[in-house]
Amino acid sequence: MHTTILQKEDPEIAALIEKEAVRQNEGFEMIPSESYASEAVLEANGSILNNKYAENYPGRRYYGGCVNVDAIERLCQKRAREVFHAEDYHVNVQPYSGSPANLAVYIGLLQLGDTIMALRLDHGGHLTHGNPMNLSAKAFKIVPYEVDAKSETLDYDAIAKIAAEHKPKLIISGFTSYPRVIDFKKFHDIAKSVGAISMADISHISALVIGGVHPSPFPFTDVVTTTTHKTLRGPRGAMIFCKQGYKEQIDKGVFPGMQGGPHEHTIAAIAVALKEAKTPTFKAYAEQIIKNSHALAETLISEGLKLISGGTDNHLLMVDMRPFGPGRGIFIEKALEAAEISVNKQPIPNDPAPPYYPSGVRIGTPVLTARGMKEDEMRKAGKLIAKIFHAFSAAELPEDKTLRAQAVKDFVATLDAHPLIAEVKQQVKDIALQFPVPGM
Ligand code: DSN
Repeated sequence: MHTTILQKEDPEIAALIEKEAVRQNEGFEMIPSESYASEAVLEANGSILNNKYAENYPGRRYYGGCVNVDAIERLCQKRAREVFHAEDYHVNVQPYSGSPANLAVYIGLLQLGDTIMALRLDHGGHLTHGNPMNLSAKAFKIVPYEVDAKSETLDYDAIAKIAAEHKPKLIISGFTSYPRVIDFKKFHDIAKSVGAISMADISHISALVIGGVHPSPFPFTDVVTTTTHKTLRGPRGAMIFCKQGYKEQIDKGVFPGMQGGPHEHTIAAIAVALKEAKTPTFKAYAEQIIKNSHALAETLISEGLKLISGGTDNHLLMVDMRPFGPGRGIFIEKALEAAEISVNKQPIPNDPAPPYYPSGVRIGTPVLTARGMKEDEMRKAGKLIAKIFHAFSAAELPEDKTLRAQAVKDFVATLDAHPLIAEVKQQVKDIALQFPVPGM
C-alpha cells in the first residue's frame, strides 16, 4: 500500500488513514456529494507538484520555475473545455473548492451590495448561494426563490416573476439537494429578460452533464461553476467556466480577489480526472447513477417512505421524515452510520425543524455506482435503509433546545447493542466487499 513510508514516519496518521480505508471499503457511502477518485487521480494529487508556488496564470506568473505547471494548467483547461463541449468558453481551474469558486464569481462580476437571486438552502440551494450565515449574504443582497409548495419542484413562472420584480445582477441555478432535472435554458432566458448574468453551479451533477444524462448549461449560460470531487471523481477542487467577455473579471475574482497561489497538484489531478471523464466507461457510470437512483427511489417508496417531489431524476433523493415527526433526520443519520451506511441529514422545503436537526435525509448513488453496483444492489440497499427508518424514526427531538444534544448522544449509545444494526451492518459488508473500491 502507498502508506508504507507514512507508516514508518507517522504511524498514528497512517493508522487513521488505514481505518478510514476500511470504513470506506466495508460500508455503503451514500452521501450524494461524494465519489471515489481513481488511483491515477490520487497519485497526481499527492505528487511533488505540491511543492510549487505559481501565483497568477500560465505565462504570467509571479514566480520563476513555472514551465511545467504552466503546461499542466493549460492542459487541464483544454481538457475541461473539451469534456463539457465548452470550446468557446474560458475556464479557470484554480479555485480551491466550490465555495471559493462561487465567491470568486461574485467578487469578480459584482459590486458589493449588488443583488443575487438564488434558491434557499432549505429548498435545495447551496450555502454560498446566499445563506444568511455565509459571506455571500453578508456582502450581497440576496433575493431567494423557493420550490413550489405542492410539487416541491421549481416553478419557473414564479422565478421569472421574482426576477422581474427585483432585477438581480446575477441569477443562480444548480443546487445541492434538488432531486429533479434543472432547465438551465429557462434560467438563462429569465436572466436575460431582466438584464442579469446567468450562473449555473453544476457541482453535484457535473458527471451527469458530461455523460449526457442531464441537460447541459452550455453553450448559453454566462458562468458555470463546478467542484471536481463530487460525481466528477477528481480531487477536491473546482473550476469556473465563463463566456470570453467575462474572462478578465473571473480570473481577477479568483486571483488576486479570492485566493493566492493555486494548488497545482490539484490542477494536475483535475486534468487526470477530466481525461478519465472522456471515456465510455465514465459515460456508462453516469448512466448507471440515474438507473441506480430510480431503483433506490422505487424501493424506498414501496417500503413506505415519502420522497421530496415524489422521486428523483438525478443522483440523489431526499426522504421526507415529516410523516414520522419533525427534526428526526439526525437519528436516522446516526442509526444508518452505526450500520455502516453514510448519508446526511438535510433540511427539506418548509422544514418545521432547525437546520442542525432537520426533517430530511439526503441519499445518493454516485459512490456505490463508482464501485460497480447496479439496480439489484440498490434494491437491497433500499430495503436495508427502509428497515432502519422504520425501526428508529420513533426517536423524538426534545422541544427544549438544551436537551437535544444529550438526546442524540443517548440514542447513539443504544445503537451498537441493537440487533437490527448488527444485522444490517453485516449485510452491508457482505455486499460492499464484492465491489472493490477504485483507488484503493
Ligand atoms: N456540502 C456539499 C454537499 O454535500 O452538497 C456541497 O458543497
